[in-house]
Amino acid sequence: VVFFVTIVIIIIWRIVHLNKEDELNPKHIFRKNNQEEYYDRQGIKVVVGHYVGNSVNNIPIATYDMINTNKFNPISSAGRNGYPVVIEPKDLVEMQQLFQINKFNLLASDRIPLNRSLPDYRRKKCTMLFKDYQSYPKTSIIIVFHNEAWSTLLRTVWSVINRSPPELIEEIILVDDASEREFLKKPLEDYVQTLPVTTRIIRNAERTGLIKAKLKGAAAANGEVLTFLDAHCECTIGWLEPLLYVIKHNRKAVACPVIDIINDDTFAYVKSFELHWGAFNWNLQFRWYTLGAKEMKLRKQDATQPFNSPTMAGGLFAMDKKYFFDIGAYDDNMNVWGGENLEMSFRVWQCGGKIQIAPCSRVGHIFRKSSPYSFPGGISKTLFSNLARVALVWMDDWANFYFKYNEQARSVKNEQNVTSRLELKSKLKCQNFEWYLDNIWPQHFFPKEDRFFGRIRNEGVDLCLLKPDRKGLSNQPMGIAKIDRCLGDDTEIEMFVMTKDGFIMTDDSVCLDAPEKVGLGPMKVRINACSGFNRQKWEYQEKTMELRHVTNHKCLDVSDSKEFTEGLIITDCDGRKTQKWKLESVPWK
Ligand code: LR7
Ligand code: MN
Repeated sequence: VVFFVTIVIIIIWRIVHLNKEDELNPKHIFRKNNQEEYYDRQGIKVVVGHYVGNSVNNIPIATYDMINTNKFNPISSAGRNGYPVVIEPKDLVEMQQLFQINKFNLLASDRIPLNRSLPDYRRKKCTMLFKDYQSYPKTSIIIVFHNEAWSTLLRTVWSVINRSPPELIEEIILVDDASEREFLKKPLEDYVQTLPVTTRIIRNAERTGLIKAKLKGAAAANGEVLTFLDAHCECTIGWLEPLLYVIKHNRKAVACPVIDIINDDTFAYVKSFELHWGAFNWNLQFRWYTLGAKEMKLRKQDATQPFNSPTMAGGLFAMDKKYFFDIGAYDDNMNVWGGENLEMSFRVWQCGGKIQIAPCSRVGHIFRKSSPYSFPGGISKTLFSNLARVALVWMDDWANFYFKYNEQARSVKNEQNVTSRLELKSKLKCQNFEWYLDNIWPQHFFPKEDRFFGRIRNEGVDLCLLKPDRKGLSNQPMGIAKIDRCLGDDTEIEMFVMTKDGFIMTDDSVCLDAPEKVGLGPMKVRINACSGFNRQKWEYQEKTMELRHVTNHKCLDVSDSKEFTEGLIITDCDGRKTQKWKLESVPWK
């Protein structure tokens, strides 16, 4: 009997506490707001409270992390400490249906507490810096959204509230870009009233897209600094201080966090690579590439220091409010989505500011494989018009290079009136694009006067060097170096740049690569991420038409053996015809 009664008591006790925890889950969120503490399924008290005192000792939800490390249960501990959510087989159909709404696993997201705990991926030294944060400028947090899910939007908000020093938050501004979902109307209005931080909602009567929505949020902000976040982020402990630190010391610096990955399927919080910076490819798509040599060296000295980045991703950054407007805010003729991040990056660098990544600041973002919303007017009236404007205003000769290989942008280029932006550029006395490439991104792979650009044709077999089509990590095309039938001047897949330093590179920062030292026999040649190392250096001999590897002195050749039929090799130079290459320049301006 005692045994039986104990079991019943345990069951009842569990049910009671289960319900308490549910109060922080989105489905029941309206019943009780402004929770100070709750109990998890193991009956452990979790304090939600607000950030007080120094950033290390008062992590409000630390209780969770400490207790759950040893006995992690993937189902009942949904998402905690950044762990993945496991969906049971019985829920898979529902999961797939819900996935379509936001193009991420909404079922998983809805199961994670709005104040879930996250790992602290900062370097130890970071936790000892920024002690004087109270002297930093205060910021408005601006979050724009269109039809965002409740749980992701509010988890973004709670992560700001729980993991920022309250002294540094002026307000939170939510800009609703004409969402259609009911729960984002009155219910959201009511909910934000109960938050411990002043939170305002600004509504767009009509969908304008994120660029104009951010402008609206910026204009309404009272903070000295503007901090933008996407509506599906999670800030980790200590994220804000390093950003404001950068701005305190340089009002013309735009500060970005390291962006970690919230997995769109499992909602696991995944640490992202740190040795990358933001740049872009020939199609003006934002990309992460390996850091430049100078930045790499600086990081070796002190990995907590902010470092320069040629561009920013766009969604997550802090900027002095006055500087934001002085330097031209955003191009308000850009629509819906895309391009504004490159526009701002070029503008800031070319007109005297800088873009920096503060490695002590880490914020997670849900990366999706596809976009959940419509693009009113289609992709050419939005993304490609925006990119055409970026090119026309900021890229000088390289605008034509962009239009040459991007038909969609080319077709809308003549519709763009960019007069006012060009006036801004001359008013601010901005540098040109060549200055930007030379000084801010010397490792770039764009054509330039000082280097070869065109096709690399093999004389022996009359085939051309080709960019691999397989995509590696960070979306770079990588693989065995191949040759194929040569095509016309307007296909970019066989266009290569050869720099004075001997790097043979193409779009997306990939380089012709061979072993630095070789043994006997032929060796495979690959196209790999550019590293700046000697193994990617080549020399072109005008007379003999050989492409010689700088350190092993062998010649780029076409293999005739079975094993290498597909790819290129390096062999001893002996003047045979397959070792002769023609560098055929192609006009790009
Ligand atoms: O019409 C719209 N109106 C909106 O308010 C379309 C979107 N939005 C909102 C949306 O709800 C979200 O909060 O705008 C925000 C960004 O939209 P996403 O999440 O669809 O964009 P993204 O994360 O794919 O896009 C990146 O590039 C965009 C180009 O315009 C913006 O600059 C985004 O802010 C940017 N996101 C990031 O930089 C996050 C880190 C990604 C990386 C690397
Ligand atoms: Mn986003």
